[in-house]
Amino acid sequence: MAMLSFERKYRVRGGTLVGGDLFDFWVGPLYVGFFGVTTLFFSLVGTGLILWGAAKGGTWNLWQISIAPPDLKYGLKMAPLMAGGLWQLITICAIGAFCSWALREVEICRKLGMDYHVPVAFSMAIFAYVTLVVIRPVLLGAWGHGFPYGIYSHLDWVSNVGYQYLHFHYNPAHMIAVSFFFTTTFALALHGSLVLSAVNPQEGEPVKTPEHENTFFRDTLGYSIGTLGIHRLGLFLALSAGFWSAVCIVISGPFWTRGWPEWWSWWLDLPVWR
Ligand code: UQ1
Repeated sequence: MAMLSFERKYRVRGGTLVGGDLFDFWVGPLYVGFFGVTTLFFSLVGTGLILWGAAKGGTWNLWQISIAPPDLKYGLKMAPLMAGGLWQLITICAIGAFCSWALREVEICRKLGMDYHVPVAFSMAIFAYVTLVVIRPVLLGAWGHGFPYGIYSHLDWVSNVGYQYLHFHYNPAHMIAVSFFFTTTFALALHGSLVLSAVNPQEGEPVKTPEHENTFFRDTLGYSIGTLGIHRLGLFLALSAGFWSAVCIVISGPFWTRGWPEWWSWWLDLPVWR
């Protein structure tokens, strides 16, 4: 395998943040490192706690299994295990596993002499999750504001919290987030289709170059952002989608408690209409 021989060439010692040489080895194709060990630890403990919670939850219907956060009355204290304490421990394990994974990515970047775009991108996803289960609950004063860990139950939570603000589509940060999500899929569709069209020529024809790709968009739109540029744009669009998602939920409650349609009163109250 060509890729494996490449990997062997770049299986270099060092670049670790923690643990020095102690965990600086591979298992099969996978780099371990200190953070590989902590990822495995938090994942196994967290999964074990989820299975324990599921076993105590009264159903093995995959759609209905749910592990709820504590009641609001517990505030920001630890709750009894079977009354939200499991949710709290699972949340700690999840954040531990996600952050370990990001730091393992950082170590691999350092080994390969690459920049940190991948762990930075992944960190935006972690930030969005932490906003939901830590930052917003802390701002509201109770872990009970976190979302339940279940397939249907978390969808119900999203629906209920949405209706609590009457019509979430009037949340301006939600509007920005949705626009970034749509623009991300649009950009990836343009990029994916453009690249495939260039590298899948008719039988007997040579594979086309980035010059062809540039020319296609210059002919179509009068502008090509370029092969590096489209990936910068894609990263910006995707990170922005995650960022504004976090903003739209963290402002709901801590900074705006009424229905989101009402927020737009400032527009109706502009002096120009009066
Ligand atoms: C583009 O200009 C470009 O550069 C050649 C790509 O790289 C392969 C692309 O994938 C896309 C989609 C574009 C067009 C994008 C804009 C913003 C004009």
